[in-house]
Amino acid sequence: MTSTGHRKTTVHLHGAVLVAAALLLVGCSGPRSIIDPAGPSAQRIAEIWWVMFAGAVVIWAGVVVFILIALLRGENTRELKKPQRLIVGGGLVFPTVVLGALLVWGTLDSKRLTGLGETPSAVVEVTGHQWFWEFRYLDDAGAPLAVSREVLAMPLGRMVEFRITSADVIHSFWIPRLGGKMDAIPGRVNRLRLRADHDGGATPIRGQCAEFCGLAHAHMHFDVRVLDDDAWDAWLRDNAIGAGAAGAAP
Ligand SMILES: [Cu+2]
Repeated sequence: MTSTGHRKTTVHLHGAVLVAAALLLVGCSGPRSIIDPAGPSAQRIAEIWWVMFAGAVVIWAGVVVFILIALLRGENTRELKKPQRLIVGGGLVFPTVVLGALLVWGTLDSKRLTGLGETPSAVVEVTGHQWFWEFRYLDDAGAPLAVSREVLAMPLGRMVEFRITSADVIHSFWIPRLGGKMDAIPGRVNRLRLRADHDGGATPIRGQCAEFCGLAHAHMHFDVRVLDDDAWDAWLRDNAIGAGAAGAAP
């Protein structure tokens, strides 16, 4: 190949890598992206995800190398002296060590994942309905203060405890940019703690029902508004129960 041809190929290659990287990065952000975290729990999930992704790529590359060796050598492949070593090593020892290490590492920091290390400063009752979400904001005594549907407000940088239940069938409450999901089960209250450390910036934060619950399941989503202290207080006042009708909260 001439040097000009070589240069052109290199430029094309660089361009292709840049385009691929840009596409990858664009794919990482989004209102429901688990790898665009806006809180500590989702941050932890994203870290674990990236480590598992990198590990999977390395293992996949190793398998491809083995396949290529087998294909290219064909009948010239030497017979292994002790094939059982490969089976025990690759089939038992390797996965046990890797999965064991992942389990320990994933469990070590579970307080950050579950939010249990931090006392919640707000409590929201979440009720799944076919097909919308209802949020009731409780006061310190546990009485409902305000209510909203399809829009969830959260105080910025403060831990919120969600008490999740359902009025009809099983739903699943999930805000991918803030943390893991939790089932909403009729007659049961499941707790989940999440903290939003920023309002999502240019990309909004959205929640989604993650358990098929009937025909309109896909439309059972909600917006998350992360509010600073003043806006949070104003939100609670504006959405106070009975504020519209009687002019005063109960
Ligand atoms: Cu659903």
